[in-house]
This record gives sequence, C-alpha cells and structure tokens, in this order.
Amino acid sequence: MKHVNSLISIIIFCLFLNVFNTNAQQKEIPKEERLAWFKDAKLGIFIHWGIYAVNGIDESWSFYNNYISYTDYMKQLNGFTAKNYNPNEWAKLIKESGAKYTIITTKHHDGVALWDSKFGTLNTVKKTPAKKDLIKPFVKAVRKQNLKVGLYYSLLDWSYPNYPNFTRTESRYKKDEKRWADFTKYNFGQLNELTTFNPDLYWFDGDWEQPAEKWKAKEIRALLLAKNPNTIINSRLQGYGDYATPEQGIPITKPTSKFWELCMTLNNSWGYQPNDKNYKTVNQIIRIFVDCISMGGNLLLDIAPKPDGTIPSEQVAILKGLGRWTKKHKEAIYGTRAGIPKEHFNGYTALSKDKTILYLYVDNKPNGPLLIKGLKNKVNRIWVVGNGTKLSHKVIGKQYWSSVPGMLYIDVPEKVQDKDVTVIAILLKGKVALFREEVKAIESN
Ligand code: H79
Repeated sequence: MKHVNSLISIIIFCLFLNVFNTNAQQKEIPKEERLAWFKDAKLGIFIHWGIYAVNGIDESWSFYNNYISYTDYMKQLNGFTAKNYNPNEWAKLIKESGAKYTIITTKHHDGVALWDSKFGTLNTVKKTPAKKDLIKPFVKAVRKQNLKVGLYYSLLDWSYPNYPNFTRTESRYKKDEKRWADFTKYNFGQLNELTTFNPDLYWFDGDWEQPAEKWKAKEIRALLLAKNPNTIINSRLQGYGDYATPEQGIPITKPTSKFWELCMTLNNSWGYQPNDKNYKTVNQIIRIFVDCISMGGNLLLDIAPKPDGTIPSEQVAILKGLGRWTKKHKEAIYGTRAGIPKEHFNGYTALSKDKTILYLYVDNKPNGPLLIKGLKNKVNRIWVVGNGTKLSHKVIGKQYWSSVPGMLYIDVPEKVQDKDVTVIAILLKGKVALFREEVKAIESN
C-alpha cells in the first residue's frame, strides 16, 4: 500500500511538472527580445528564384492572370538547371552589400518547392534538371557568412490539386472540407520540413486568400515557435505575425508598427526578367534606404537569379555599389533608431540607440550650411561619418529671454561630401531633447 501511495505521488508530481512545462512552452519570448537583431539589421536581401526565370515572366501570376497557360508555365520546369549555382558566392555578395539577413523563396504561389520535399512531387529535385535541394546549401552558405536566414513560403499553392483556387477565372472547388483537410495536412507537412532548416525568420505570402482559421494560422505560429522560440514571422499570417511588410511603396508617413520592413525590387520584377531594364540606380536605392532608416524600418531588396543560378550583372553592380556606401557609413546604419521630425531638419535623420548621436543624411548638394532647429541639447562634437573630419557649427538667433533654441548651422565643405549620401554625426550632450511647444506671442516666451 505504501508503495502504491508513493507511486501515486510520483505520478501526480510528474503530471504537475508536465502541466507546468506545457505552460512554460506556451509562453512566447517577448517580441522586443526576439526581434532585437531584426530591429538593428536595417538591410536584408530578398531572393526570388524559381522556374519563372526560365521564360523571364511574372512569378506565378503569369498563369494565374492567364497571360500564359498553366501547361506552358510548367514547361519551364525543364529549363531550370541551377548548373552554375554557387550559394557561397551568393552569400559573399549579400554580405558585401552590407545586408545582415537574406530571405529566399522556398516555394512561390506556383507551388514549386526548391527543397527536397517529401510532400507532393512538385519540387526542384524531382521535376527539374537541377535535381537538387537548393535551400539546404543556401542556408549553410549564408550561416557561414554570419548572416541571418529567412525562408519565404507561399501559404497558397495554385498547383496543389486540393487547393481551391487555381487561376483568376478558374477554381477547383468552392467548399469541400475533405479536400481542404488534405491541403492543410500538406501545408503543415511542408512547413514542418522547413523547420528542419531552423531559419531565423519565416516570410509568408499569399495569406489573403483564406482567413486565419482556415490556414490554422495560430497553429502554424505555435508550430514554428515550438521548433525555434527565437524565430520571427512576418505579418502575412492573417494577424499571427510579428512585423509589418509594406511592399514596393515606400511609406510616406512613419508606420505605426514598431517593427517593419519595406520589400522592394531592383527593377520592376521580383523574378529574373531580362526584358526589364528599368533598374533603380544605386543612388536612388541608397536614398530609399535612408528614408526607411529614418522611419525606424528595414529595407529588403530583391535580387533575381537566372535559371542557371547566376546573378544578373546589373544586380551584382547594384549590390556592390550599395556595399561601398554601407561599409563607409556602418556606424550610422546598424542599430540606429528613427530620427527626429522633419520640422527640425529638412531631410532624413536617425538616432543612435542611446539617443545621444543624431545622424543627418544629406542626399542633396547643400546650398550653404545645414540647419537644425529646435534642438535643446548642447552639441559636443560634429563629424563626417566615414572620414572622420570634424565640422564646426554656429548657433544663431538664441535669445536669452526665450526658451526657443537657437538655429544650429553646420558647414559641410564640398570635399567631404559623399557622391551618394553624406552622413553627418552630431554628438549631443545627453539624450536628444527637442523643443516642440507652440511659440506664442512674445509675452509668453
Ligand atoms: O513574391 C512577390 C509577389 O509575387 C508577391 N509578393 C512579393 C514579395 C505578391 N504580389 N502581389 N502580391 C503579393 C499582392 C497581391 C495582391 C493582389 Fe489582391 C491579389 C491584388 C489582387 C489580388 C489581395 C487581394 C489584394 C487585393 C486583393
């Protein structure tokens, strides 16, 4: 009896531990902690690689929108060779651009998986002359460069026989719980496989086609975080993501989400399209980049490799051009926070994490000294980022009887100016303090 009693106690104790444990597992690491590296990273490189590069047509959308038949779209499988694929070279180039993370398409809306999936047969191993898992060596190469790695995955799959939507004009079924259950199983199966790559980030897309309950978005989040409690999920999981993802359009006003990332193409296409020569210049990209930084966000720039795995020369040149600028200005990029309101400086700004350094991004040739208004701090030192030149400043118009700070003028000689964007650092006495009151009639000053 005594034995039975102690056995029961042990069982109860174990049960208790178990319950306790489960609770602990359900508790997520706070977002601020999980997304700390992401907040500091500022620049990422997106990669859209898939069979759409063979004909150089729109990724997945070309058959969805009936620009090409599904059969003809899928013929591209035969031309996807990956024969010059060199993930180590890719990773080196990404590193050289100054990016701190990179995200690759593991499966776009066309349903073609780039890894050796055991779910379905539509993947690069089984259906293309590449005959290879392309994700595994990519993850390895990226990690070797000490970069964070993210996996893009389309929740919707316009190829899967039991997924309801097919093209803009044709669907497979409207409501069929059995077929949907089969798709769900497939989706979770593939996601489970992706967790074995242990990515730092999941970048979902295509969530707009179904509500959260149908995707089982909550369960997807739970699955991914159970496998790696530090991982990050973008917003496209019907409310179950961590950070906002504006696409193509640079936000005009500062996004309300504390964590966000603008994804943007280098020309007008996500995938490789040799006809599309409408590339943004390095200068334009750098200016877009500082625009994002000034609003506390990241820029995720997309490259589009050819079907053989080479990166188009125009794209290599842009990444290298960007790399020149990011290397020179690293102290004013990584780990910075959003800058000060435009009323104080007519241009882009950012602050150091501790708010004691104000960075000015000068993207035009100044016509005379730069002007900062309403800065209450005393200035300790001003220098040109990347070349160390110290700059002098003058405070004009400070009245002893007024609390309105004087106007701070900084001369930026031509010879210290960068050919793209010059960055000026201002070391403040203490944390930045701005005068934001309404300036009333003289008697109230
Ligand atoms: O992979 C790239 C694109 O193929 C994919 N995301 C990037 C990263 C993408 N392209 N377009 N979209 C995502 C958004 C599509 C929006 C639309 Fe709609 C789908 C417009 C019309 C149908 C969603 C549903 C928005 C409006 C209705």
